[in-house]
Amino acid sequence: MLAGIALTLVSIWYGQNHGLLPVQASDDARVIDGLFNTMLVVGTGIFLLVEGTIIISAIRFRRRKGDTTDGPPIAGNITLEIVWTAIPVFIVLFLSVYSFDVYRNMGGFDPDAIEGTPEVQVAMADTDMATPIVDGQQSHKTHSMHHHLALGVGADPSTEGKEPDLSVDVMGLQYAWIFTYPESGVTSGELHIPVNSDIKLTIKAQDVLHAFWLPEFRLKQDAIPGQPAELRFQPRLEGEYPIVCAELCGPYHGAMGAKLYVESQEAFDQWLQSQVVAQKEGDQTVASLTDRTDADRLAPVAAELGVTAETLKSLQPAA
Ligand SMILES: [Cu+2]
Repeated sequence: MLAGIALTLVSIWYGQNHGLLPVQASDDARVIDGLFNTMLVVGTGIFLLVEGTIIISAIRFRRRKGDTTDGPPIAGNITLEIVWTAIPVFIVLFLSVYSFDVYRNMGGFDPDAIEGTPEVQVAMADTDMATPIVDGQQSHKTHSMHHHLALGVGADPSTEGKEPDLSVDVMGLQYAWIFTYPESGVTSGELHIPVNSDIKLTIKAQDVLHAFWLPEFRLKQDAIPGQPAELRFQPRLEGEYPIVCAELCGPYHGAMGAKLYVESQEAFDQWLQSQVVAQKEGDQTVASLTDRTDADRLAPVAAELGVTAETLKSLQPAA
């Protein structure tokens, strides 16, 4: 009884104090971490219970000196089996309901997409059975499929039906992220957004699969050629954050990073204005990102290793 209480307290404490995750820079980060911490509490409890039982059994029931007898013939225990099946079933059901709720709160479920799903199944079933389909019906189904199935994290219940404060187009390419602000026509290699605003990113890929990952925001979305995806979120903490490509996309995948700046509305407006001016004067920021040579990409790594970029390039297998 006492051991059970101690085990529960230790698990709950560790679930809140593991220090494994970076800062929470968005509302989504808070709800995701709630789920992660809950799973860690459950996992820690099971780990301590199982490992503790093994260690106690190994010491308490070890073979004593001179004991050559057989162990007791134990043949199953129905009660035990029911209990250790029922408990995991309960845990898994609880976690699945909890995680669906988190996903819904983040805006992971597009109500239109759910509505559209049965139609997709109907269309697929029809194709399977090779039944002739009336032209009008077929085109309607194809259209609704195309229209409803959205990828990524969209509006959450609090932003449903509202226009975002700021929309930015994100393009992934080998090996850079390019950000375009459609309203002002600004294109940049950095993503700047104002704090406490409702942001919508439209994520695309130009060449191969990439993945747009914001660790501090607990958001990650594949960038898929020909299939735009969406990430909608509210940044809550000003600061400078890494943007990481989380999909192996080629030899310089590791160098494919960018910076996300969450700043005050005033600082953001100022930055955007300076970009508008720079772009008019023919700034080459984006061209310098897309036109980089292999030696350019290797330069930071080469500097770290204390060799020249050319030396490092000569070690690369020929493409
Ligand atoms: Cu990439």
